[in-house]
Amino acid sequence: MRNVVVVGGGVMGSAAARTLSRHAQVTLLEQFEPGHDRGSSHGSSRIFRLAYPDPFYVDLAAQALPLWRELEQESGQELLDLVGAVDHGPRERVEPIEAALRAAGRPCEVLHPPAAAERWPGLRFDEHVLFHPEAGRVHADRATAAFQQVAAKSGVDVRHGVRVASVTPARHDRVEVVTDTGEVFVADAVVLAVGGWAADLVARTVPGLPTLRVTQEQPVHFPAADPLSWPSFLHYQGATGSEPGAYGLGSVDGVKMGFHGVGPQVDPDHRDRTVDQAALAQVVAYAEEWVPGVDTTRAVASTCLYTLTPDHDFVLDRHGAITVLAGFSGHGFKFAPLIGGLAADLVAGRRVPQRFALGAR
Ligand code: PYC
Repeated sequence: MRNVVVVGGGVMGSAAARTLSRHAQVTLLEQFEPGHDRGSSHGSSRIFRLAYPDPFYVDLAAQALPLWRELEQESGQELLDLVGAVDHGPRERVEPIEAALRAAGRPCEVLHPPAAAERWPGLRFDEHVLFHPEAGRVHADRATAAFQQVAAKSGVDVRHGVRVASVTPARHDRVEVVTDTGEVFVADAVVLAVGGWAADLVARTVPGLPTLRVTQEQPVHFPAADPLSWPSFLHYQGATGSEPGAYGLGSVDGVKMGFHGVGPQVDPDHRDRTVDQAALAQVVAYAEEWVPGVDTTRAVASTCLYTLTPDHDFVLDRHGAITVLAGFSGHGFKFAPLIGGLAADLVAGRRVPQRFALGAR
């Protein structure tokens, strides 16, 4: 049996380890403790949605949906709540999303803003409103733990507190992984899923990585009545682009909200994780205008990392025996079980979408 080292125990590395364990002897190395909050995978919730203006991502999310259900079965945990999502904003931003959903045969419904506000009294709506039911939230912390739990049950050696210093090709097409304490692993294949640390470790290891911008983002939780009944919501602002401006979703910690990908560029090892009060005030002001159903006097902010590629497409590719999963650009979590499968495909030499290739942009 081949042996594979997966570096990075966030959601993507954990998903990869779980899928790879079906055909390989796997070691998963994570530099921090289980459930740590220094990267991009922590927190109670992430948005699940099929609604993208780009049919390619609608198709990927549709593929991920049954894979979340499979993980729920395997782990015995409820991970995905399809409470629906509302996208709203300028007609020219929302109509392409509706068109992509309809072309894929997925259900959706256009509403007038007053009708939407009546249906979801916690929210106010901009010009054009689209609801789609195959959306909601992923229980994020629970999901990463579930991938690791299933992986460990299938024999993956899950090790926390192990930081990788270098990954280099070794003799006989193998790869040498050296930790910062000098421990050496020699593997048939290595998967690098190191989130914000990709801009350093992956860039030093393989050619063709696009420029990655690592930012510190600041989501905010607000108390609200029955937050788990809230749909996810994406507010598109401005006339062009494919990214939402503001987003929100219900979670066990209240209604989470934020602006997408607006934070300052940081070094993941040397960032100040204290809350930026000016950025918090902007989210509170947004909530006061658009989200009347939350208590804006009791906002709780936290920080996390985004790793942004220039076009917000992911990087999924293999260079020799080293597979790279990177650049999830603040919207990748929902695809995690699919990414785990694509990682296993890459390690086995199978093809994955060319759009995600190293050197492609
Ligand atoms: O995961 O789709 C997403 C998302 C959009 C904005 C923030 N997260």
